[in-house]
Amino acid sequence: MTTPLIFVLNGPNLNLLGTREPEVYGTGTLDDLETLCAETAEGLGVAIDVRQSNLEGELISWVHEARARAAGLIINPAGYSHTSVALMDAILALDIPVIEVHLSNIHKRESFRQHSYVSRAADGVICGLGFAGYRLALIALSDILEEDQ
Ligand code: CA2
Repeated sequence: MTTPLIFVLNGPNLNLLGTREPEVYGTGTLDDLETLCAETAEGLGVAIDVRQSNLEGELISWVHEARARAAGLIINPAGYSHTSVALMDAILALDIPVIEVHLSNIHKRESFRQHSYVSRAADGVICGLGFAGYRLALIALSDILEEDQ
């Protein structure tokens, strides 16, 4: 049996984690987040590929790549959540489970953050739990993949 691969994609400005707005996004860096995901994945027996891009087209190309290579997708589309029909369309074309994650509770924030196009394409959405949201998304995907076997 092969180890399932989960893509963990992060959108624009998440490379700045830990440098500004700690009251909203915490003090951990993107490297810290990647370490947490790697430790969680190891415990669950899944493989991960964690990436970050500031470019909409690059994120869409990675979603296309996930179609062929990944068993599941976790995505924090960041600002593109609220603007990108193209990213939503790319995710709608997937036939693997998808979980959208936001560090902050977008429903407690400005009205423009309270709608996510990506949520229309995601199987589940986790927000407001900080880095733990990624850990919980990995656990949920691992459960879903086990159930599908
Ligand atoms: O809460 C989330 O995870 C968001 O996806 C983060 C996005 C924001 O546009 C979404 O509405 C909610 C912003 C990511 C920017 O992250 C920064 C972190 C530190 C310093 C500056 C930006």
